[in-house]
Amino acid sequence: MKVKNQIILALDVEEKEKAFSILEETTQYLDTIKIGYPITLALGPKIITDIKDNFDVKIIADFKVADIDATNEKIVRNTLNYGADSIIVHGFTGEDSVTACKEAAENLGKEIFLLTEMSHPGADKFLKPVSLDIAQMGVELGIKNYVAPATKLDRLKKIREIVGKDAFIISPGVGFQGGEAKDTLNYANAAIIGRSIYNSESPQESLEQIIKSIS
Ligand code: NUP
Repeated sequence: MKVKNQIILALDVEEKEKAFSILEETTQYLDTIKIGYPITLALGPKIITDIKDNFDVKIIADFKVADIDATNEKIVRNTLNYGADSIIVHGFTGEDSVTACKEAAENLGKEIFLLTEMSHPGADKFLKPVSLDIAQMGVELGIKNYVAPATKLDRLKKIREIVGKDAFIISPGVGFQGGEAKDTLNYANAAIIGRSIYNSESPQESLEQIIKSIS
């Protein structure tokens, strides 16, 4: 996988007009965006198809899939059939749930990202004690793509050590949550950035500044 300028825009806006105007301003610098529940629930899942029809971007669907295997298979297949290129799934549900996601994606020639540790402070209580085991499980299942936090560089570093140099790590938490793009990219392949770009008065200028700060 490759991400242009090592930045993934988290497009957590709820209006189509705003989403499209941000994409118009930023897609000269970006080829990968992440959409999640906010835009999908506000506008319906056809927004995925709509974005793909109008912009030359890869879409990562951040649905943090976390159900039993049979249900996970349905969630992943339907999401990817709307046109998403990959989907983020939780690892704490265990091997059978994650394998169902991986196989559903592979059947469509697409990929999953395994979420290991999360970026927010609350994740320290329940997820941190198991997140390295989740990363290890991902390696054993042959998963190539991971999500790990930009706000906890010591953890991001450990997760990189576990998944190896050839794995692809994308990392949320840069900007609003306190992480720094440049530091994050010492361990991650791409930084996921939302509010610092889409809430800015000029999403394009904010993105340009971030790109300058990492080059
Ligand atoms: O651990 C995670 N932290 C996180 O912020 C896993 C995520 N998927 N995210 C998502 O990344 C979050 O839901 C949002 O879409 C994005 C970060 O956005 P922002 O903090 O840059 O606005």
